[in-house]
Parts: sequence; structure tokens; C-alpha cells
Amino acid sequence: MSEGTGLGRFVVFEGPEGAGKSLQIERLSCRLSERGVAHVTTREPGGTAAAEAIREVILERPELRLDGIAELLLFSAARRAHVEEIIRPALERGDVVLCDRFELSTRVYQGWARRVPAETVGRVTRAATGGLLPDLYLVIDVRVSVGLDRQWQNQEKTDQLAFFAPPPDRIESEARSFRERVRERYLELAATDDRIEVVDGAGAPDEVERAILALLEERFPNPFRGPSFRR
Ligand code: Z5A
Repeated sequence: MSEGTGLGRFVVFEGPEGAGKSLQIERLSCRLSERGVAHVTTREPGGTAAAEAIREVILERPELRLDGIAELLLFSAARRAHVEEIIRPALERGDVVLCDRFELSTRVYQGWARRVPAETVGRVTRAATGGLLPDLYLVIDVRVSVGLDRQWQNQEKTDQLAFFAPPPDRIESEARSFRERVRERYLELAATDDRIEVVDGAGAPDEVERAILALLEERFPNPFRGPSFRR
């Protein structure tokens, strides 16, 4: 990776499960690498050793009883480590940061779907982030059934590689109505906040990628505008 842009753009991909966030982050990262733009790709919960350990507790131990407030505190503890060790230093270097989920997920999953009061979510989140917010949230929107199908297909691929399929994690095993609430909330929040853009994730990966690139080029000509961003 070569020179930073000096702009330190912080772009977060959000959306329901199976929307295509990881795939699109990977593709955007390739585009940035082709142009020699210094960047970091990371995810929440995760990104540091402490945050990955917390991830395991929250997501991979569905037998543990955690209510919405306990989830909020755990996701926030992971976020604190992530912001301090990875995100803020990268932005200070002038790198672009591409992150899979951030505090918008907390507002949607714990605040809305788990019904933790917004004021509590806001206070705990500010303590964890020190007020850091992304320049842009890109919500990849798909119908719940599409997200579920994609997760299924992913699972089938994993089954062919591994003998055991991993069991669904705590949140993946939630009821469909929970997932519907999640999707609706993303769309509601996007309608009231200029930092949140919605991209239709229903099309083929190339189509979704083109929509994302067009949006980024328009919002942030530097470093997202340039010939290698168009096919
Ligand atoms: N959570 C929370 O509650 N509170 C918080 O504060 C935070 C998180 C930060 C993290 O899960 C969970 O934590 C999440 C919210 C909660 N809930 N759940 N479940 P995760 O990190 O394990 O998983 P995820 O974020 O939900 O990601 P995902 O299910 O892996 O989905 P994705 O990254 O959006 O999709 P993908 O992996 O890129 O694509 C899925 C499959 O579809 C894959 O096979 C792709 O090749 C395929 N795909 C992708 N795009 C397309 C298109 N366009 N067409 C066809 N196929 C496609």
C-alpha cells in the first residue's frame, strides 16, 4: 500500500445480514489498492484481539443469556478497543477506513430491535467512540428473504468445505420479524440522516458495486474519483 490521501475518510458498510457488505468492502479495497490509496479494512465487532474475543462471546455463544443492555455494553467495549487501536490511528495517518458495521448497527439492533432506550444507546456509544462518527454510512438494502437465501448459499458452500457447518450465531438465529424490524429501521434512519445512503443490494455484485462507486465518487471526489473506478 502506498501514499495516504491525507483525508482519512471513514466509510462504514451497514445493512441486514447477507446484504453483501463483506463482498463489496473486498471489491472496494481492491479498487483502492489498484490506485495506491492507503486504506484499512476492518469489521465490528472485531478488529483487535480484545474485540475479536468479545465477538466470540457475543456472537458464538448463543447459550449465554445476554439481554439488550448486556449486548450494548459488550459491543461498545469491543468498539472502544477498535476505535482507539485501529480506526483513529488510521484516520490520523490519512488512510481511508472501510469498516463492516459501526454504531449504526447498535442503534438498529440493540436500540430498535432489542428495544434499549435510544438515550442509553447514545450515551454508552459516545463513551466508547469519544464522539467519532463515519463520514458516510452505506446501507446495502436487501429484502429479508434475499439476505436469508444468500446466507443459506454461503452455508452450503461452507458445508462442502468443512464437515461440520457452524451453528447459526446468536443474532442469525433470531426470528424473521426481528430481521424485518432491522431492515425497516435502517431505512427509517437513512431517511432522516444525510450521512446515511442506501444502495439497492438486490442486483448482481457488479451492479451493486457500480452503484457504490457512483455514490462515493459524487460524495468524495478525492480519493474516490478516477478512471480505475469505472469498468
Ligand atoms: N451487531 C449488533 O447487534 N450490534 C452492533 O453494534 C454490531 C453488530 C457492530 C455481526 O455479524 C452481527 O452483530 C450482526 C449484527 C450484530 N448480526 N447478525 N447476524 P457478522 O459480522 O457475523 O455478519 P453480518 O455483518 O451480518 O454479515 P454477513 O451475514 O456475512 O453478511 P454480509 O457481509 O452483508 O454479506 P456477504 O458475506 O458479503 O455476502 C453473503 C453471501 O452472499 C456470500 O456468499 C456472497 O458471495 C453473496 N453475495 C453478496 N452479494 C451478492 C449479490 N449482489 N448477489 C448475489 N450474491 C451475493
